[in-house]
Amino acid sequence: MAEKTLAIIKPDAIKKKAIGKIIQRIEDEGFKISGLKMLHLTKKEAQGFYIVHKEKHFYESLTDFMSSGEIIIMVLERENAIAHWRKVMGVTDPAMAEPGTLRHFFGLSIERNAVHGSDAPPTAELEINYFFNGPNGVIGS
Ligand code: 3AN
Repeated sequence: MAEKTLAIIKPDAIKKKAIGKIIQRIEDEGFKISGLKMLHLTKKEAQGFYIVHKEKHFYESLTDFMSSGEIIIMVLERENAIAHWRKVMGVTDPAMAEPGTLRHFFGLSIERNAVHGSDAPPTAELEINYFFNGPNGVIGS
């Protein structure tokens, strides 16, 4: 059965003009893109999205970065979507990411790492709702 995950192309990858290559890879990996929008988050919206990291030392800087330019937000569907998308992205730090992964190709640093993906089914649901559905999912809709 198809599973859903939330993917984001971050401001660094957009500045590098990597949107086309990343979306091509998503389609080549067998995902169906069932939602897509470009947004420029406010600082508050970025803080809301990364609320689980609010105690971390990188929270301020990460939310500044994520609100510094446009991002592309997508709902991706396929079997095992969450794990598969994380495999295609590579690990958080691009310097450690395996060759062939998106973060290896496009990531600049552990913070500016080109793409985001949900890490588990409850997070995927929460993140998709944050951007796409219902009374709390009104950002940019
Ligand atoms: P992932 O995106 O691989 O699931 P998380 O959830 O641990 O990684 O971190 C969320 C985001 O926070 C990362 N994508 C990255 O942009 C940023 N981040 C994580 N660890 C650090 C760090 N040590 N320094 C700066 N930014 C970080």
